[in-house]
Amino acid sequence: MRHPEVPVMRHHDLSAARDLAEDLAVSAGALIRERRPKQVEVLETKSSKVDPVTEMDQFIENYLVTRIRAERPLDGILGEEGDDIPGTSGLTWVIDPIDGTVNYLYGVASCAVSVALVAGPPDPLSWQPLAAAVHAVDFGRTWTAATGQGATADGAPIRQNPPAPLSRSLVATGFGYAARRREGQARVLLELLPHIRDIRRLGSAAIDLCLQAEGAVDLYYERGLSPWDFAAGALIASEAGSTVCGLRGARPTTTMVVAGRGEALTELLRILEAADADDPAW
Ligand code: LIP
Repeated sequence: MRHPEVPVMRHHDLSAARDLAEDLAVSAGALIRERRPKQVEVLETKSSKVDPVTEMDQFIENYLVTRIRAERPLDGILGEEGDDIPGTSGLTWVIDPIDGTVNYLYGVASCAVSVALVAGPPDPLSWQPLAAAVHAVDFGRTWTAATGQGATADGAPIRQNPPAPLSRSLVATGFGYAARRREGQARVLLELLPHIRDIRRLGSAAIDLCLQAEGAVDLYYERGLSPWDFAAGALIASEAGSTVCGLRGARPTTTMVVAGRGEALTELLRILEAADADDPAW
């Protein structure tokens, strides 16, 4: 159902938005590489003592906001580090300056800049993703997508192989910052692990979703993401041909994001639902 105030974007405009998202993500990634200090310090913590913010998170968000406001002054902006700027165009840029901040803090090579453009309110329950770009900072890879125009990896269209059965599927996931949430996620993992090839916990939802899009992992699921963690990666995965959803027929939201294809996805959803992986008690 199209949101009443949502503008309809033409093919050309979607391509231009995708190009801008890519330029923003790649140029921000270059700044992170160029300006990374010898010793990264925690500036403050957010949802828990292990949910850090660094100066680079804030610097990159400021960079992205400044550029978007200059180039797309009528659009809104929602950023992880606190920017929540309404627009008048009906479009909102949803940005994660560093997805995988803990990896950035420790020097683990798996963090990304994630930039998405959505139509309608920037709420995963109702937004309409339009364009996306994810740039992996350390290995310099870039994924993009625009609605109805497919997805690319390093500029080439993503072509997916036939899906593997669940027992031979490599599954990526992540865990929250609160102990009680992690306890519940560990119980779900116990139910799942005997049924799959193996698990990967790479620490960046944006990268996880792009790797699922290109078949570098077969399936991905995660509970409790923030909108900016998955806004871009979910569009890239769906435009590559994956199904991106929640549990019990829901849309992908902060409650649960699942990405995959074929019988393996059906089986994964069955196991997650049976394990109450969306239990509101944790
Ligand atoms: C991260 C996600 C990751 C999740 C982490 C964290 P951040 O985002 O990308 O998938 O498992 O707990 O939420 O906080 O680094 O932007």
